[in-house]
Amino acid sequence: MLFEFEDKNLNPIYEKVCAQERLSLEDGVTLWKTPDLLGVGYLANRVRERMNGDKTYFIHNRHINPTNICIHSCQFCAFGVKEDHPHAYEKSLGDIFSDAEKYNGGDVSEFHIVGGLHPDLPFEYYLDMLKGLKERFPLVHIQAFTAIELEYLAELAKLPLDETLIILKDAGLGSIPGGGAEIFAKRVRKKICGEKLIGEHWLSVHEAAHGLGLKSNATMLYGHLETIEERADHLVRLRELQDRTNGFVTFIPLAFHPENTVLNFLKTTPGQLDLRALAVSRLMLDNFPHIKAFWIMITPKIAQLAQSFGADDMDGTVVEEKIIHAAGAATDQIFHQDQIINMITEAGRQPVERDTLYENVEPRVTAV
Ligand code: V47
Repeated sequence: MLFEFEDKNLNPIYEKVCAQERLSLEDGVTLWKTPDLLGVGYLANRVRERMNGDKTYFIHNRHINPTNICIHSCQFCAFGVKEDHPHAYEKSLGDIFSDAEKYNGGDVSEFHIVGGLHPDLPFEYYLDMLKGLKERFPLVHIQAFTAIELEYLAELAKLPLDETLIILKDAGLGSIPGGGAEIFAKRVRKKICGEKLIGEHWLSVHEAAHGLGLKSNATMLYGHLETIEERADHLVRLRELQDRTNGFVTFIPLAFHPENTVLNFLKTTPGQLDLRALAVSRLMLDNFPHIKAFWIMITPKIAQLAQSFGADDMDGTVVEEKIIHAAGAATDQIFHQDQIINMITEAGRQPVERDTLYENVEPRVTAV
């Protein structure tokens, strides 16, 4: 064995990684618990390089958050507000189309659209949003509406979820973002988002979408009230669904930001935990093609380091982000393509521009 682990409990996991054997829930717990972070990073990097070589993917995307008005009051969320809140907003379709046009100078290939569950906007608003964007930007992939929003849209449409998804797909929905998964364990979910759909429903919305040919992403919110065992369980449940459908494209661990939330007595996650979350995800989610380090949440520097801890994706230009910034994220709103390319190159990786589903990819060899 070339690598000497500080924690000998990692030796059997190393054997499994070399043999490309699946890790167990207990292995997951060991990886979250061990003090040997570099050992975990080493293992994750082996898998990352086996699956994605030295490529780091990025995308030219634009986030759009149509409204922050929300019927729920999740304890971890600083974005959602009630209608009478001084910062409440709701964008008209005209505003959304003109936001979409503010491209930041490049060829955007994806709109990423998520928002609050507005009490009054009708189903047609969302349908016309998709149709209007597709009409104006036919080549741009629309990744929109978390599982929670989709379940709510089905209620608004007074239709079963499957039929709702088909209508949205016909109107231009290209894939589904990974938000809203939080942590599947009922114990925590009851505390942090008791009103919102249960973990099993999040999984079944994604399963239904996969069945209709819609790909999706998955997330896990960490660094709040969850235990290590609950994190390991969350990853195993995602892996089981992926075994059945193969519909997930990317996994994004989301670092909890406490500012302006009910959970503001908690601290922001340390960089070591952010790196570990990415590395353990890479090791446990052996059937997920990609692991994304979302620079907005964990800072560009940690996202850069993460490229040696299991991650192979940096997300993208983003342009305008409201959800995590409402909760205290101090990162910029936008990353220009040349900044992303430089960052990836500095990390010793090959920058590759991708589309949402990693179908059309283009290596960018030189920094601009
Ligand atoms: O659904 C909310 C989470 C999600 C906080 O699919 C918070 O490619 C941390 O899902 N601290 C929205 N997280 C963001 C999201 C996402 C981001 C980037 C890429 C993709 C993708 C998806 O953010 C929410 C919720 O799970 N969130 N509040 C907070 N205070």
